[in-house]
Amino acid sequence: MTATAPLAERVLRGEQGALARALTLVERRAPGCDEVVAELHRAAGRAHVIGVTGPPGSGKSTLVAAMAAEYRRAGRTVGIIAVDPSSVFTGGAILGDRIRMSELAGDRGVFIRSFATRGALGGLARVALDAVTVLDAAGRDVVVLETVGVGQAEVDVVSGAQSVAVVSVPGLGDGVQAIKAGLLEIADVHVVNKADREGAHRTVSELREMLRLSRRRPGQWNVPVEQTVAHSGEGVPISSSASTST
Ligand SMILES: Nc1nc2c(ncn2[C@@H]2O[C@H](COP(=O)(O)OP(=O)(O)OP(=O)(O)O)[C@@H](O)[C@H]2O)c(=O)[nH]1
Ligand SMILES: [Mg+2]
Repeated sequence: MTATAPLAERVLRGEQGALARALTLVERRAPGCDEVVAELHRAAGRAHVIGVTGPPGSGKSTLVAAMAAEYRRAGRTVGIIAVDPSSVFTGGAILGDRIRMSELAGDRGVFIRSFATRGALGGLARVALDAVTVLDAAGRDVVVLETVGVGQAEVDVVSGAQSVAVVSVPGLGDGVQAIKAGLLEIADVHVVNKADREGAHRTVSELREMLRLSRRRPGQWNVPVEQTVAHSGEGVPISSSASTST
């Protein structure tokens, strides 16, 4: 069909250009956005949505890139939404660059979009969740949502995901205090990344202890604590660190 077909229709057919346009529409909350999202919403609901959050610089983007590579190996298509992409402060690299430098370069099975915070986190949750709907409707098997876990708004963004991985690192301040209480509660899996660094075992035991003391949601599974070295992919295979709670 032609490029004049309605945008939602073209997204549903999996056209990459339409997907990019729809995400821009969502980001700018441009006129027509709500209609397109509503139409796509009806077709959405098949993707597995995974939230990845944690302190700045903990290796979330590196981990997400490694997860994407794992899903691609398993033949699944991936959509990635990174909220508040890396800043100069954390030394983190932009997720898109990471993917472009990896084995996923040029792979149309991975679609990435980063959204900047621009100080408007309330609106950002809406943008992020609508973006998940767009990628889901476009037929992505897995949609990963990366946010920096520093405040309630970010927690809200990922808590809409079906599975939430909370990333921490060894030696972050005093024990695992950098993991906010709210993050402890929404985690379906805890990932201690940078496990190549000293103190990983200690962080794992501290997290386990905190989880033991915290009140579990009814029916919630025993939240696992995994160790990963994101840049080498160690510990990342889907059977462990990205297992689902459904
Ligand atoms: N030693 C070690 N370094 C890692 C590991 N994973 C990531 N890094 C490094 O940690 C730095 C931050 O990684 P990012 O993936 O950008 O972290 P991030 O959490 O996405 O950062 P922000 O989005 O800025 O919060 C980079 O220099 C990575 O190369 C790991 O497992 N071990
Ligand atoms: Mg990042």
